[in-house]
Amino acid sequence: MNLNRLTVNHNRPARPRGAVLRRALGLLAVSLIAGSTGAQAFPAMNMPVGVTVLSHDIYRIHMEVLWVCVAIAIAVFGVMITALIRFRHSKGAIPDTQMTHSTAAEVIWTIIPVVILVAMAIPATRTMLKIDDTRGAGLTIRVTGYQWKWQYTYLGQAAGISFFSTLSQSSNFARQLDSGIDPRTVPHYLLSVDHPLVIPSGVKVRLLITSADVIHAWWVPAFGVKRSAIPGFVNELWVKVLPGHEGVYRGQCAALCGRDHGFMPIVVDVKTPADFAKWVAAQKAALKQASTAPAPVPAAAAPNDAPVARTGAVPLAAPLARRPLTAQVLD
Ligand SMILES: [Cu+2]
Repeated sequence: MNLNRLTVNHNRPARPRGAVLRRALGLLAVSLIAGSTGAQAFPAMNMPVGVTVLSHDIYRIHMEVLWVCVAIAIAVFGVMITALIRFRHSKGAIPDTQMTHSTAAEVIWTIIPVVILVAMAIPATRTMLKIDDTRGAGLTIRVTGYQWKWQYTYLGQAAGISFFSTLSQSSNFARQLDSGIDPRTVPHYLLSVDHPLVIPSGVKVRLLITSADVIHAWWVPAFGVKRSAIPGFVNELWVKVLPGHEGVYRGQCAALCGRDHGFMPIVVDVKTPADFAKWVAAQKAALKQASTAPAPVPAAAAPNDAPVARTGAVPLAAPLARRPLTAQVLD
């Protein structure tokens, strides 16, 4: 390598002041445009707020920490840029080669970060303790992961209601090789199920999460929670959807659990307490009817699952809603 090519040409003519100013103004204009565009796009780029008590708490901490980071960035880069401009070589700055140690500086740059970290850790710890506090739940549901579906078993007042939640027929047909169905035409492709989990809003719902085969993970982003479903273990989780946020929320298994890992979505139908009570009553009535009559019980409603033409795709197995438990992990 020709080292001479890397040497700095000190004899280069100085750039005229006007050109430097124009360039600086141009850069400022570009950064202002980018800044305003960024401000508009910020809510879309930022972490979603979610719909639960915990997701709101997590979002609040996220924003607090973000603003602390912004303040640190402004302070650090402000000092750096000021030093670079004010004490540059061309202004005749002479490096201080005498100062090799300063106890005062070291104490300051140790104490300030410690104070910042402790200040951020206090609300974070408080929220983490809150996430793990499942006491005082108004409803408890056991969630069991299977290859590749979920089972929801209601305990307490809604005891007796238990069903499997599997990939919707529309997605299942479309996903088959050579199905001839364009997945883009399937509503909520791979994110819809036959029987969604139904919970009430405004009620603390405790979920007991486990698995009957391999490790899965129950994850609904809008709820701000995720828990591993591990065979032989029961992980607890709680969800309290804020009133006014009733609707359908979707998630996925978040642990690579085998061949069809991508085909066991999670759908939660959040109803008002009154509608939830009606749903429970309807389910219990159906159970009672099933216990007295041999005819099969109509399964729970399957919202967002438009019927599709069967085009030679692999048919689904028999309805799973009444399938008996294959593993009694908790009993
Ligand atoms: Cu899974």
